[in-house]
Amino acid sequence: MSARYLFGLFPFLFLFLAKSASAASHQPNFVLIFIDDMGYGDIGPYGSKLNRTPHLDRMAEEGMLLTSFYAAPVCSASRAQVMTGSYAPRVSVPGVFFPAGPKGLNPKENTVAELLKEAGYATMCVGKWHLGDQPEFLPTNHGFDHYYGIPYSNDMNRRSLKDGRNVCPLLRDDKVEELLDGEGQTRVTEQYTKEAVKFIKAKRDKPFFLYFAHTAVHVPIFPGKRFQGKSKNGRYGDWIEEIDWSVGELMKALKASGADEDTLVVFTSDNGPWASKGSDGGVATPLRGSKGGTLEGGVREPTIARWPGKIAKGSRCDAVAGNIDFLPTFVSLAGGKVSAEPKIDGRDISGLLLGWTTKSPHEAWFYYKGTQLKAVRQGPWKLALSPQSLGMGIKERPQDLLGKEVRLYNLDEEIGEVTNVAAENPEVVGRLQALAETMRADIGDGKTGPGVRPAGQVDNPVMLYPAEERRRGKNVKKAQAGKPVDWDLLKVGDVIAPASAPRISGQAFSIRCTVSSATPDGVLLAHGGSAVGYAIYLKDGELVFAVRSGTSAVHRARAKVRLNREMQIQADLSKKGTLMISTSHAGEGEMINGVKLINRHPQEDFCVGHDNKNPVDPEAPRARWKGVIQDLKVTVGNAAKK
Ligand SMILES: [Ca+2]
Repeated sequence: MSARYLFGLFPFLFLFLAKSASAASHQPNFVLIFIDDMGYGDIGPYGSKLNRTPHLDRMAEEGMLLTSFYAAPVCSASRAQVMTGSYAPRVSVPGVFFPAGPKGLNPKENTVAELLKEAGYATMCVGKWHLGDQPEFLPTNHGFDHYYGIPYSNDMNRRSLKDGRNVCPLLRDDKVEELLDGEGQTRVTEQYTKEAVKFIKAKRDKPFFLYFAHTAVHVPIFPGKRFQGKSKNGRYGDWIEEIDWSVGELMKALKASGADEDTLVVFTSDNGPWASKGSDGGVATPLRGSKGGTLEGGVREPTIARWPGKIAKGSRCDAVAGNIDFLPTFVSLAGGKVSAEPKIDGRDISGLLLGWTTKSPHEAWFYYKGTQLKAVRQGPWKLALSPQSLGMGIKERPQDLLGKEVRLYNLDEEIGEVTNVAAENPEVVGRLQALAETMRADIGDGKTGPGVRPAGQVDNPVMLYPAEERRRGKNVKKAQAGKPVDWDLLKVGDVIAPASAPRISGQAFSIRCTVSSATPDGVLLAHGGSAVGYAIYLKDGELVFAVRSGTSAVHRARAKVRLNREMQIQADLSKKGTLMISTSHAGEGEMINGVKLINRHPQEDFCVGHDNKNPVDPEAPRARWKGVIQDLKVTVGNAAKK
């Protein structure tokens, strides 16, 4: 039987097979371009007349516009949705992560990258990650073969202890490759694009998944040199136009590598524009609201999908979908299956993309802000459940958004969410309220529901590079980096920022002080935390000098004390690695040999009479010490004893 005869006889059978099993027989590539803080009205296909976006215009002409495509209101939450296919509060990522925070996306979650990797894909993450910066949480531990990017927002820079510059780290996989100041940030879009192009063009015998999350266009705005001053819309427009250039480069690379027709490319943003930043923020026109809020402008994203020969040219999809759908959609197109447990919220929208249906697979869309369920949408109807805001940083509080009563909008008739039609549509209100109740019983609303899974957590988070602590308690001495501490004035309760604390890194050092203690327990002084640092504390009437030199081992030298008597204390870590502590009334205490010098500057505060963060020694008492400390001084280097 000839092939021609087969085709002639069973065209419908082949069509059917192609439709249901195409993915299994041929796995497409996926490129997900994820912009930061770009508004609904910031690109040509969505009506921008200010920003020139020829490559995106062309992508839309060759693909599909998704006009009701939703994200979460802020960065980390939105990225958690992309990675897990779940509403952000379900995976306990309600807000935003900060550098060296203890939390991140739980390594136990099945990310879209992990599932695609299991299905045989090469995976790479380029750009902003923002799901935790500790090794456990980085892309390389979440299913990506490789990572290249700034792991959080570009305004989360810290002052480097090395050279005093305000910098963000640029990581390759899990290692810092470069510390980027403002000048460095003007290079990121181009550098990211080069990496992405390299990944697309790499010779390989398997399909690929590229998750390209731009640092742009989050404030501070840093367009590349070639784009500065070129747009009609200030530096914000310059950066949008650089993103558009980047999209063009990716398209070129796909064509050059012959992968164009095998690749689904999706372009979208993580949340609405940061409108309170004025001309440095984008616009959500014609939507109301902005980043940080659950009005449409905060969460409805300009989204384009392109897949030559698969997605109809110049098509448009108005059905409700969102970034929780990437995971099940990509996995389905890759021929895989998402297991029923753990539960996800996303749905396979390949039917919408490929034009088999115009109906949303979602019964409703749920608008979470943090852990609060603020609104629910079904079809054209959106029910606001509690007061809403115009967005992050906007002081104006319009009366119509503040009512405790629910408010119903028909988004088909009025996309700008102004006219409350709840009174005229009680049955719609009732239906949407019932849907909200169902979700409250699952993920919760304010309180955590039974369907919530925990975030990942580590005990001892550290900065990716030596940097000055940004948060300061009210007692913190705001001395310049390197400015010496005024030891004569130090008293119990004082805190010295790490930049001003003694530079004991790689050095022998001595501590002396005179104390009288009212309690048998408490920390006399502590500098550093769980990775590196030192502390002197009293416990059960014994004096302990504890040092941690970069490993989990804590070295302790002990000395006897008599309480309620003034005593001088001398503690030393010598160049030869001897740790010792002695007191004026009990003489020399223990000597511990073989202790390494502390190899880097502790990044936590120098605290007197307490330890305000991760303890140097987990065995140290946590309660604040009651006593008096005088003549405290830390001497470093040659001046230190021995
Ligand atoms: Ca964002």
